[in-house]
Amino acid sequence: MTYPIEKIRADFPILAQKIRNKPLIYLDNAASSQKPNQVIDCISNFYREDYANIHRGVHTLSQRATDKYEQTRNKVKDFINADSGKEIIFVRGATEAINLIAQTFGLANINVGDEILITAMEHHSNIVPWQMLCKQKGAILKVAPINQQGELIYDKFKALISDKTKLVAVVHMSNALGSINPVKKMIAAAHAKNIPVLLDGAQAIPHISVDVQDLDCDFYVFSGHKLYAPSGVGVLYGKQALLEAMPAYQGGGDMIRTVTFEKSTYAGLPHKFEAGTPNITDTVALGAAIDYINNIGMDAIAIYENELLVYATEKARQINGLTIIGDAAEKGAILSFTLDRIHPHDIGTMLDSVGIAIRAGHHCAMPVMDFFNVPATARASFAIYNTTAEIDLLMEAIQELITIFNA
Ligand code: 7TS
Repeated sequence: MTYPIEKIRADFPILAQKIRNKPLIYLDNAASSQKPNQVIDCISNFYREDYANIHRGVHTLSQRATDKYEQTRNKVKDFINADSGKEIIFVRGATEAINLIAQTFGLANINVGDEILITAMEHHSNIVPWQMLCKQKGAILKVAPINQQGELIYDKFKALISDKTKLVAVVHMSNALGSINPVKKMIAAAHAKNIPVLLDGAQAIPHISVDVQDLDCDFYVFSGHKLYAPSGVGVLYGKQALLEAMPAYQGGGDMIRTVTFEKSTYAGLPHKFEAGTPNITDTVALGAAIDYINNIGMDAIAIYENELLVYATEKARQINGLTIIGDAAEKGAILSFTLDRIHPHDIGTMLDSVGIAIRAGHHCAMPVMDFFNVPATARASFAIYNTTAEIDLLMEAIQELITIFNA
């Protein structure tokens, strides 16, 4: 079956507009993706027809809202093939999920001299929460190195797993480089020493079919907003036994069973970790986004986006003065690059002047920039609605930029 690109593009109303008199070319999907009508309509219909607070009302609207919220939990469970809805905790995003694990699992299980193992390609949100925990508990952060292609050096990673390692926390797909880590192998190596593994799936989830039972990861986290859903909702998956053993995170309504002034007892999973009124509408809309993605099919998406990446990479290689940062053999649809003598921020501004949205900066991965000895990169990141024609226009604009700067 041919990939229904025209139909998909028509579902995203924002793409139809002009920016600076040119058709918008949106290539900042790794930061956040755009939303289809199905998600936008879901939000507005939910507010028009179904909205009420959840888990507490006997009235019809509250029950309807609760059902829709819980349906999303079920859709997420199926989407990542979790064993049970109890393993799906709704949070604000990947960042909150990692902080939650650090301040519950981490506080309870990581002590003086213990080690947490990450990689050199982590987003700040999978570095800073561990540094905070290390400071609280006197633990040590270990970092597995990468090579010049931006790939994890697996043997060094494996060698860093020690008797002191209490958690391995690694990115599934790097936001700055696009590298996809050999996570199955990494998980098996950690499990051989009984060490749990957290995968940061913020970038992987829109691009790769994820099966948490097949991967056998202990935690998997992601944000809705990179998956064509709204911002402000994300997912923490954890194996049930681990989540049950973890202390609660925030205290408040919905996460309790009984409360007296002397003592409170907590609700079971998943509510134990969902204190307070959650982001009800956006969670329901995450369900609509998952329906939308499933309708296209993760396999079709992976094939199409890989074609875009291969096409863009070949074109970029033909441009004199362009250096690709991150050339891993296993890579998702992200093209990070620098241009000789042109600062990435200037690249971003100049491309915006012809309607092309990319990101320029350190991408919240400053250690990656340090490793490649660049202050920043320009990053074009592709999604289900991008086309090779857009990539042609990007490459033409880059070529033009080089000509102007070198004139
Ligand atoms: N982990 C990775 C690998 C990410 O790429 C991001 C966001 C996060 C975690 C944090 O996600 P959040 O939704 O909680 O903020 N990455 C980016 C990016 O590359 N550009 O903007 C945000």
